[in-house]
Amino acid sequence: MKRFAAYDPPEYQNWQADPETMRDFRARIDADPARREVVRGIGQDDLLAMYAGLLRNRLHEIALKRWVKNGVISKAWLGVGEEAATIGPVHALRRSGPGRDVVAPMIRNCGACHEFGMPVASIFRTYLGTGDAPAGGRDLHVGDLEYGVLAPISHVGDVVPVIAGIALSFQIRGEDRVGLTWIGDGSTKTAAFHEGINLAAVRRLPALFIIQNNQIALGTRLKVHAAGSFHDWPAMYGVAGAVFDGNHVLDAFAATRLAADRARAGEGVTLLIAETFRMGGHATHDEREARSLFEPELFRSWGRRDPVGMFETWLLDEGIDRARLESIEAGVTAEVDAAAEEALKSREASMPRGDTAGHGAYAASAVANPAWG
Ligand SMILES: Cc1ncc(C[n+]2csc(CCOP(=O)(O)OP(=O)(O)O)c2C)c(N)n1
Ligand SMILES: [Mg+2]
Repeated sequence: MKRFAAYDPPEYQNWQADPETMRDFRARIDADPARREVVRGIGQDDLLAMYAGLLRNRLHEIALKRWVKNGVISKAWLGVGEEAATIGPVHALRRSGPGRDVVAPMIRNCGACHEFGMPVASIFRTYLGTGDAPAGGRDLHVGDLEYGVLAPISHVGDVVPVIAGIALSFQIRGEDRVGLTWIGDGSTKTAAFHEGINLAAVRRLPALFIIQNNQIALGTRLKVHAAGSFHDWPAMYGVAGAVFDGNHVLDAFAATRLAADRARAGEGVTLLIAETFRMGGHATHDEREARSLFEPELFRSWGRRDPVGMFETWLLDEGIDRARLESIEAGVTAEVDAAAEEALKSREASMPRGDTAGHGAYAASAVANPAWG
């Protein structure tokens, strides 16, 4: 894929596949027989859709970075380097139709929005606060329940009991659906996470939780906020567990598909642990500081593991035509560019009126002005 000197992390700018890293990538597929079967069963169209999804994730975030640089928005929360931990799992779910699953992405998982069918323009409109954004310009967290995507709740961890509740409703109605959310390594320290996963565990709800261990929470490194290993947590909660490589879209897909199959079969929760690394800042404002928190060698070693570059190399090794991948990339690039243009037009034409600020808000607005209802 095309690299961007102004926006990519330094390790990605002249990215070349590293033979040893690619050997590990292949070995990972073969390491677990059940996952290998799942990966072998993915058709070519689905593989290429996942490639497009990774690109859409990377490129819509680069577009947001460009807006930050040009002063269109003040900051953006990105998932660079962690895209496979989003795109693999969502492609393993049912993403359309009335029986679609429900996902609750956190800030690093915005790729779930477009892969569940939300137009990329909706993501941009949300950032611009336009009246035609899904939240009507009232919240910059991206999601749209019309598409089965619950927007992030600002209080990290709180979405875990919400997904447990959604899964409970699927169970009560006898629906064959699952709910999935991601929890950052830092956010696992909240009471809400504990309460939510415990309820889901004990009721054997069709809920999947992915601890996205990117080794850091804001500016606090994992070793400062966590003792022990997340790998022990599934047993602690009495649920099934699996660890996957968060930079390996196929491993992420396979682990999630197996977990979703178990949930649909009534076997309850799986707690998945994605091992990955945050290549950027918490958001665009602290990228330089974020680089100072770890040794440069750590960035170099994770930099060799670019989830998009590794998957692209694997597809080429599997015999997919380079021209085919380039045409997918051209298509996604055009889609993202057009979406950005469209959203900028909304900023001209569809900003929310000030007197609607209280609409959709609860008690506080009704008390402040009963006329708002
Ligand atoms: C309950 C709560 N505490 C603190 C914050 C402020 N905050 C926002 S993101 C974040 C760090 C989250 O780290 P992690 O869960 O590892 O997710 P990551 O950002 O690494 O994806 C913090 C402390 C918050 N939003 N909610
Ligand atoms: Mg984290």
